[in-house]
Order: sequence, then C-alpha cells, then structure tokens
Amino acid sequence: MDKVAVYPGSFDPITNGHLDIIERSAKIFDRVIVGVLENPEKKNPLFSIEERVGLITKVTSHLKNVEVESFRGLLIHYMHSKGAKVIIKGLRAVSDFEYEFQMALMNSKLDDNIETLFMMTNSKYSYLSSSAVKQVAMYGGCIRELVPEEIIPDIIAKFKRNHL
Ligand code: COD
Repeated sequence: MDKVAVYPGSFDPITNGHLDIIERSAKIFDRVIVGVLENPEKKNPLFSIEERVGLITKVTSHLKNVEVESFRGLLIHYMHSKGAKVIIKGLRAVSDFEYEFQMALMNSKLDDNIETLFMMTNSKYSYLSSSAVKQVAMYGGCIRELVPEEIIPDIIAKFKRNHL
C-alpha cells in the first residue's frame, strides 16, 4: 500500500523553507499531498486559494509524487478523504513548538491512527516565514533566496497592484 502524507499549511505564499520540507518529504513517502487550507480566520490573504495552489504546483512540477490541493474544515477529515495516515509539519524554532504540539495532540485525540511527523527546518531557512517575505516585498526589499525564483514576479506584481 502506498505511504501517503499530507503537508498542510496556508502557504501565502510558499517559501524556500516550505519547498525544502516538500522535497525532503517526497523522498520518504510514495505520495505527498500539499494541502492548502482555505482558512476564514486568516483575513486579507495576499494570494487567493487558487493562486496559492497554482504557485505551489508550479514550483513542485519537478516532483512527480507531489500533488497540490486546497481543503476546508478539519485537517483530520481531509486526511480521511485522502486515505493519508501522516501529517507533515515543519519546525523552525522553539516558538513553533507549543502551537504545533497542541495541534498534534488535538489531531491524535480526533484520530489516534494518524501520526504527526515533525521535520526540522533546514538551517538556511530557519528564519523564513510567509509573513516575513510579505513584509520584505511590501517595502521593496530583495526576496531572492527567500522564495522560489519562478514566483518572484507573482509576488512583486501583487504588491505593485494592490498594496503600494
Ligand atoms: N522551515 C520549515 N518549516 C516551515 C518553515 C520554514 N522556514 N516555514 C513554515 N514552515 C512549516 C510550518 O511550521 C507549518 O508546519 C507549515 O510549514 C506550513 O506553514 P504556514 O505558515 O504556511 O501554515 P500555517 O501554520 O498557517 O498552517 C496551519 C495549518 C493549516 C496546518 C493548521 O491551521 C491546520 O491544520 N488547520 C486545519 C484545522 C484543523 O484541523 N484544526 C484542528 C486541529 S487544532
């Protein structure tokens, strides 16, 4: 049976830190599904859900066992619909731990057959977050090396159109 994992997140936008986790997971699992959460709690996203799925699809096209989809509601329900047993999470710093620990325990309370697997960030990207990328881009800083090259024009265009 195929080993299927889901890597969930907001990915607004995908960064090199996210991509590194996806590439490493793709070496371990038969299929990796990047699940982009349509999260009503996160107000004013930079990219729409369809745009985020499109950007991730573009930068993962070299990974044949990676799929990208959006989902709504509980992650556990999405896992069930995909027949996936493993949730992949990235950990950057101790500050990520408390929140991730709470979510992992809640998810295992909802279904104890599902495991959360934590991957340590690549030290090159430990400081990197989508919010930091947005701040740098908003004020015209260089985002090269923070996000995949192919999506730099998409990010810059957003700020030119909507945010400046
Ligand atoms: N290096 C390594 N990992 C990283 C980096 C980096 N530089 N940056 C981010 N990550 C990791 C994050 O730790 C996270 O694991 C993942 O990548 C995605 O990050 P984000 O910021 O895009 O996504 P979040 O943190 O907004 O995503 C939160 C979820 C969507 C995973 C979460 O809210 C969720 O599962 N929601 C579903 C609702 C649910 O089921 N709730 C019940 C459980 S409480």
